[in-house]
Amino acid sequence: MVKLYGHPISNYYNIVKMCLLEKGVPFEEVQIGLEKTEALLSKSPAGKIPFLETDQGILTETDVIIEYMDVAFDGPSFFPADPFARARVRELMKYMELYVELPARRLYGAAFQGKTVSDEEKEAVKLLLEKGFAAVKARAKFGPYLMGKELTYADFYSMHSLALATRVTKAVYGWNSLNEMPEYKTLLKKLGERESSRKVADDQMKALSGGGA
Ligand SMILES: N[C@@H](CCC(=O)N[C@@H](CS)C(=O)NCC(=O)O)C(=O)O
Repeated sequence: MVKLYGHPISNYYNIVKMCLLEKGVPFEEVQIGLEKTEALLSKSPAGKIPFLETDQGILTETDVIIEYMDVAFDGPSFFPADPFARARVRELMKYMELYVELPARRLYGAAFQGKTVSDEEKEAVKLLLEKGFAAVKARAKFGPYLMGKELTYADFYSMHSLALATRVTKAVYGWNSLNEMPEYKTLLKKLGERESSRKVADDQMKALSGGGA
């Protein structure tokens, strides 16, 4: 059985966990922290979580793990069969990763831990986030799912990138970045009702309150 290493408070860990649950892949969770120990670096050279231990070795990077587990295991695929439509899903995941989650990450300390951040940094991140949300909006279809009629990995990805970044914009700027994408608010509610979402959210809540996953 594959082992998913990471921590239930990590958004990237939770993306992979949700995808594994949705596909119905049996997996074991192994909780590890972010301290850059030899043990961590020997498994995840960039020192990041999550990573997936398989019979053939360890895979890192959330999108890579998703691509792998989608084809390596039985169960439904949440990538469209059509190559162009599939690439569009990957494109949106990339937008959410690079242009929304990564800039928002610079403000997690300010948004969630009361850390101070300079006005320059806030302004710089805001410009990036405005562009990032606009790029997502330009591609999203909301039909009702992000990429159309079919539920895709982009939807699972969005819950722990787009939605999380919106918590940041609300906390730091008092800006609800979803106001420009009201359809996503409806979609987010729908996604949050899925069994996989509830399991991930429950485990995250337990971890945040010190109870472990
Ligand atoms: N590009 C990585 C990002 C993963 C990532 O940033 N994980 C965070 C936890 S949510 C982490 O490991 N942070 C530790 C660090 O950056 O040193 C992925 O797609 O999996």
